[in-house]
Amino acid sequence: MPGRILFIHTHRLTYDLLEIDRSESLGLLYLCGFLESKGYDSILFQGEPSKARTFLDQQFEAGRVAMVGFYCDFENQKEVAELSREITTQYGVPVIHGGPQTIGFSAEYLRRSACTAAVLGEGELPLLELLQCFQDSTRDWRTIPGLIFLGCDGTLIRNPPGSVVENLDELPPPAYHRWINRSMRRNKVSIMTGRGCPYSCAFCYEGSLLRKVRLRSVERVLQEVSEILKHEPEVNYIAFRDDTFTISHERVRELCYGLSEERKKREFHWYCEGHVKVLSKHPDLLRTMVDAGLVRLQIGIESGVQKVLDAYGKGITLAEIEQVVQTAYEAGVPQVFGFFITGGPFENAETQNANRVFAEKLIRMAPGMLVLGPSPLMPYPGTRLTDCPDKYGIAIEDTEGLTTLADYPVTHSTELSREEIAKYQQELIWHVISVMKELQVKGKIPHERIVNCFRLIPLGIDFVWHTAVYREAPFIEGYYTLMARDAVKRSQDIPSSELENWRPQRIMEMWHDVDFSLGYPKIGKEVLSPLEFELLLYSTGKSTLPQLLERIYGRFSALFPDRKNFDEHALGILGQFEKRHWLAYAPL
Ligand code: B12
Ligand code: SF4
Repeated sequence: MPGRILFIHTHRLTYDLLEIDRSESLGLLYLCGFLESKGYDSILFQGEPSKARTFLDQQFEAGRVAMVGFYCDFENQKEVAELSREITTQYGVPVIHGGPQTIGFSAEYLRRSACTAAVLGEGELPLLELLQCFQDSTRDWRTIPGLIFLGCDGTLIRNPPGSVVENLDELPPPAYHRWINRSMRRNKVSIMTGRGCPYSCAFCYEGSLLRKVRLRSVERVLQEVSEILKHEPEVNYIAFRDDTFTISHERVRELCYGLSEERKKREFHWYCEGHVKVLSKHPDLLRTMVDAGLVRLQIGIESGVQKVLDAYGKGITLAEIEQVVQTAYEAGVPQVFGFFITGGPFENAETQNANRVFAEKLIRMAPGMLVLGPSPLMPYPGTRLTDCPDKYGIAIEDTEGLTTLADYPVTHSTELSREEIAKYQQELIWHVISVMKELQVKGKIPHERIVNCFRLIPLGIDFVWHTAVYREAPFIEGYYTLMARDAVKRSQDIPSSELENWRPQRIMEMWHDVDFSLGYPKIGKEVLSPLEFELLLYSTGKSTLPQLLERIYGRFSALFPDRKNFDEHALGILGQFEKRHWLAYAPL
């Protein structure tokens, strides 16, 4: 092929402005890998539109560009159309669009973007044929299955569906080396272990495709994991991105066995999506997954109303959701993220209230583990909800998503306006967070769970229990950071015969956390007695417990009948300090 293929995944401006590290564009990396195996040179650029434009200009200036390929989703459709028009007009090379949004392209969109054609669905085989046609002028690319484009009369031509790679093991792995602006500091890598989904949820692009599920062999997936770990020393977290990850419980067990073996060579953790149906049928599976390094599970909860779940065709019940949350908790899954859709079918004040009640119930079942992510229903093209909104009691107000960053509804229901849906979503979020905070204040979150949460933060696996609950609570951050580093322990975790060798260590800083403005020491609302203050003052990790007690007894002995009585009293105070996360014990 004369020249290079430039793949562009452009995303919203704020990702770059706020330096939010986006995941890799796996689909395009797969295309790069596939094309490389066929002798084509391609590179991928990911970034906000103006950076993408600068990159494209530089590439065109530098040399021969054979084709530009844009990834298009609901989010970036407008920016892609604009960039595409600019590039086509200025440089006149073939510009091809692909990605999940193409299924909804209209003639108007194709005109506006001035693209040559778009590929529907999986890109490998149609794109290869397209490139071959571009090289061979005797072949007409317009006959290639899987394409849509504008006919001579300006009407939309939609060819029959394109071929897909039947045996995914034959595909080369994503070509990360072709991602031109990949951040070098990445500790996380994504893997797809299959394609397609056997379910057909009314809101989901995957569900609308009804394409055959194809799973890669366990052997090939493990080989990919092994290669990544071998060549990328900084990677310690693998994200299994496919929706079908848990589809076959036998396959997950096999994978877990292999992952455990890999973890013996080098420690890493992983995350995956799970389906409530499968997980509820095989409750022991989650334990196996945790033992093999699972630290985060994402599940589609979607709603707390059975009628709404049924309208989605989700194929799960509220009882199954509860069961999975409970099982995950008992199995020790550190984090579960549950997707929740707001503004779904037939939503009204009553369903919103039911959502809140269900959400609260789930959170209380799994303190420190479950996080709920409510986001507004989005009208992805090709989905049943987008095709027939009336059937679901909704109306789409903004089909292009010009008013949303997935942070504001673009639909209304028969009974709720967009503003009301936004209001209910907000209320749901704040309600859930207030329940989470209450659980923390009441000490309902097991200590080990919090320690585990802080252990995952350095891996880049942060979550709402930390950002909205622990970080907001006094003293928790410092206390659990030290706990997670195994720098300190609670007295109850130290054998009593050994406690004398440990040193009480206050976690707070006196100048920062103790209020001296009234002339006596106060922490929050608590005024410290002279004995309490002295105990805290000397808990600097410089004295062992016996040394500390000895020193303080010297000053307060007159107040106690004997040393034993003093020790009991002082240990009681230190115990209270521990409960408040003011103090822990450091080893000698
Ligand atoms: C992993 C994932 C993510 C990751 C990584 C994103 C990425 N694009 O790789 C993260 C978590 C960051 C993410 C975020 C979002 N995601 Co997402 N995500 C997925 C998921 C689960 C897998 C994507 C994937 O790797 N698929 C496998 C590869 C092989 O397929 P592919 O990406 O579609 O690429 C193939 C074809 O589309 C085609 N193709 C793609 N581009 C091009 C370009 C050319 C030129 C050609 C010829 C072909 C072609 O060929 C590729 C290889 O076969 C999909 C669901 C799914 N199962 O696909 C949702 C999905 C893509 N996400 C979706 C959405 C909406 C989002 C968000 C917008 C959500 C939000 N509200 O914030 C964000 C923003 C994405 C962004 N712009 O950065 C929707 C898209 C629907 C739509 N019409 O837009 C999907 C389909 C989920 C769904 N079930 O509805 N997502
Ligand atoms: S929501 Fe999940 S289970 Fe439902 S169709 Fe989409 S990918 Fe499949």
